[in-house]
Amino acid sequence: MSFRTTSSAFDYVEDVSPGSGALPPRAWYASSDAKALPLDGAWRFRLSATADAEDDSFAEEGYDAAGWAEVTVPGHWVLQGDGAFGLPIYTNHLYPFPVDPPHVPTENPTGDHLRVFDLPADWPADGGAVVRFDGVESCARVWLNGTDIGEFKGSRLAHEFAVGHLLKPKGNVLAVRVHQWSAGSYLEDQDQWWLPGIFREVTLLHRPAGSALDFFVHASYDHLTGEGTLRVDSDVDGRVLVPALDIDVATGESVTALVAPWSAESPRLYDGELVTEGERIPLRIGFRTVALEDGLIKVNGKPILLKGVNRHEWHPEKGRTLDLATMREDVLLMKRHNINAVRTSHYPPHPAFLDLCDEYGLWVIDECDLETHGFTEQNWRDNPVDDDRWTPALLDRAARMVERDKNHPSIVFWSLGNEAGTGRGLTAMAEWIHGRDPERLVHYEGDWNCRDTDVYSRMYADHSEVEQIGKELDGGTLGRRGLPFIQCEYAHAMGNGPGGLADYQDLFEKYDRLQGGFIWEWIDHGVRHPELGYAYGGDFGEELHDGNFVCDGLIFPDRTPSPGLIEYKKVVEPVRIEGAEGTVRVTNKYDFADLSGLAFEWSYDVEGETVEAGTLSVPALAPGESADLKLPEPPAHEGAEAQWTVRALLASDTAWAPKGHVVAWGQLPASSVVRPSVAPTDRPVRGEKLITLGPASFDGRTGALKAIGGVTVENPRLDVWRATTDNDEGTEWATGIRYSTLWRTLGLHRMRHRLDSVEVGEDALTVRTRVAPAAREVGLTAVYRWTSDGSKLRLTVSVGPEGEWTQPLPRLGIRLGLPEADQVKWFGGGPGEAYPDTHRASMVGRWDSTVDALQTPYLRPQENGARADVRWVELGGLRIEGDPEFSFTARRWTTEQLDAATHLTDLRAGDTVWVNLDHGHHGVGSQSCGPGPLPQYHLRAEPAEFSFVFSVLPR
Ligand code: IPT
Repeated sequence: MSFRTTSSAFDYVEDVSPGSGALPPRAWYASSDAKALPLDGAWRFRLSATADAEDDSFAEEGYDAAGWAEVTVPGHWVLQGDGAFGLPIYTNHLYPFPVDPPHVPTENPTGDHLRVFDLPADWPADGGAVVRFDGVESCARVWLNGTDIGEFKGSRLAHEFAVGHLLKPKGNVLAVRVHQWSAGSYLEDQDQWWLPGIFREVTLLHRPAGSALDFFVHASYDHLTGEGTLRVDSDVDGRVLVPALDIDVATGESVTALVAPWSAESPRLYDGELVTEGERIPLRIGFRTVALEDGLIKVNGKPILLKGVNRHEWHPEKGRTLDLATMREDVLLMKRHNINAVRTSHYPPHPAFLDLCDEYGLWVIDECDLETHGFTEQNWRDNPVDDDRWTPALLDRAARMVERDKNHPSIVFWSLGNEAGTGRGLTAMAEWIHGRDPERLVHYEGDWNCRDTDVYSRMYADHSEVEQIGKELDGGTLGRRGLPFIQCEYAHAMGNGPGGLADYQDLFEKYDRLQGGFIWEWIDHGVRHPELGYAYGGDFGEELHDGNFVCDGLIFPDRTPSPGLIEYKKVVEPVRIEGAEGTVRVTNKYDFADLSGLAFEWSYDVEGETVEAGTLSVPALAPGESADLKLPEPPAHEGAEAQWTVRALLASDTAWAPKGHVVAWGQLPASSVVRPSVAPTDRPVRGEKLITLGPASFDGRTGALKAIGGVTVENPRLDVWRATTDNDEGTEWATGIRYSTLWRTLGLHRMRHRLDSVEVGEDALTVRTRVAPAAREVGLTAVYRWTSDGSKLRLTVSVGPEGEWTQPLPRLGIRLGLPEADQVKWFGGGPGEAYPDTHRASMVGRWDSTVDALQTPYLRPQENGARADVRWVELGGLRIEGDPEFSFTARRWTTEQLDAATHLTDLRAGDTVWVNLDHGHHGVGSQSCGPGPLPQYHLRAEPAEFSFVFSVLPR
């Protein structure tokens, strides 16, 4: 039964069909000679609250739109107009409207867009023309010069309309009505902001008589003979020219030549041209063969290991409207961080991005614009992918992706979509794709039985399950058992983390069946906001939202790398450098390249400072090969700690980084760590109000440290709390534990300190305390033992758990306050942060920073910025040495303030710099959407003892 009164002129909005009037999909390219007129820039814009609020008279020639607002095309209207055009909405998988397919709410923001244009003077009079829309969210109806030319859905796909017969030299009126919600929205439930608008380019393309329609470049490589075979199928006959290979052949005919193959490591492209009677089209041909062979994904005869990321298109001001420079920045950042693969989660990207992947070399999983995740809330009932009425829309989306993108050598997999459950529609898509392009493989994660796919793909499987799969002990359908495995998403990069990357990589490298994975995800989708810095879900008053779950990238919204990216770069480096006692072992971990593109350097570092350096000659090892190389005789040095650091650098400029760019590194200890020692020769002296010991004075009643020399110190005392990270917070749907809830329930964020005794002894001041939360029997005894040799002050903290501790501690160390601190210098791990399971990129050295620069700006404030394996740190007039090495953080706010903040703009510098000196940290894990820290990274409540030595720096 239906009571809908919407007039039939708007039925297309809720129609499950892909639309009408558009031309068949075809390859996307920029012609060398056919004219094109970009229609980007300012468009007239009128926003209505419902789809049917206005009739179509605005599309008529002569309509006066002078009173309308303006928006920039390409762009999302909710990111323009300072809120006057509505606001973004963020939900992860919940539909922000009732699930009643294919219906959408009556409140359906609808943007009428108008653009008047003249043809350029040199626009040819003959031939036809098409208008191409590269991306419109979510449904559009189009008129040219008053004629209705069609309507379409499929937001991140190209749609073309034939318009030659409608064009006139001057005063063409292009009218586009865009509805935020449509039946298509049910197919676009990706975890991202809902952002309506004409967000990719609109272009008028001249189509000369005899121009190409569609063409398909088939360029394979035979690794046994070294020959490439090229055949370009074209709807319009013509010739194919590849000067470098002396190729001049008719379309449809195969030709073979000796070639250099294309791979992500050596992305050799041959410039060519498709010449039809009416048009010349540049081709960039990469010869490579993708195959599923012996249960492995092979390219050019070799199994590949994917070191990937999931990339959403994101810009903090422009949303999913990305310019070429931003796309290039993404690709360059990926290449510079040893990433070799990208999954275009969860829709085909702007085609220019794929050009860049071809050019710079990245393996691509191109994913269809399809996700119906919200149906999980009703057990997938009514899921469009299992309902034949929707199949034409699904096939249309598959075809629009494959046809548009089929000429990119970088694409090795077509992906049916993301999180759409299972169903016949997916099978239909896979069958169509396999038929149309048997030269690539098909991916889809949502069906663990792998009915339609050429790979067993999962997301967020924990380490032990991945290992089972690697050992082929995971069972599954017969079809699945023969397939290689990838994690299309893993290591959720939300906030501080992801932890456990190196442990995953070890597995990927150990088992052939495991062919790598793709980190979730590339970039935080924070929206630049005048008061909040970056906004996330809920900041625009959404009635339903998923908070900062949209900020889970390896780079911040402004594209600065977060520590997770630095860690990933180290973990997936293509050269392993390891060793001991003056012998370094270098292993080539590329799939194709030898090491001739790299130069190697060593340095001998004493207390983090290089005292000697030189080059290391490393043979051009083939993939998989290792060499053991002798380092020179170490220079003489006394007493101080020393390391070898060996770096692999680019030997010459590449397209993506200059000569000298560090690709990989390793460190070998050359001595043991030197621990500080202080002879307890000084006596504590009890005065009237104070106790003094060496350079320090203490409160006579509480034994609390008050000052060291001239430096006032806010009493150091035991601290176990950290501002919970996104991973500590976990999520309902994550597999891990919610540490935040466990810890807060126990009361670890509100520990109280009971003073038991202050003992002035022969050679030490001893303060005994018990630290415990209200309402609980568990507690920690903390004994502070102070000694001095008259100039240095040593604190030894002994911690003993009491009661039954079942939970790990967030951290274990001391916290103190300094009245002022700005410059920070240390010898230890750096330059960036490190936690027990995000530790590989931490290099032992001499580092400096400022207190402010130590902070990692996670969009939702949380524990961050710890420097690990620190031997000593100098700040605020003090030098602090550790026994053993320690971690430190220093901030202008307290942990409690950090914990309470929701945005960086909540953090205000106070008068004290709060310093945590930590003996241990609980691992970071990835349980914001995945496993928690592995057991070896747990910080158990166990007896512990650690010391710090304080001395006053000369002024
Ligand atoms: C998975 C989604 O595929 C991805 O889009 C994103 O939402 C990610 O999670 C979390 O950030 S789906 C999840 C149920 C594993």
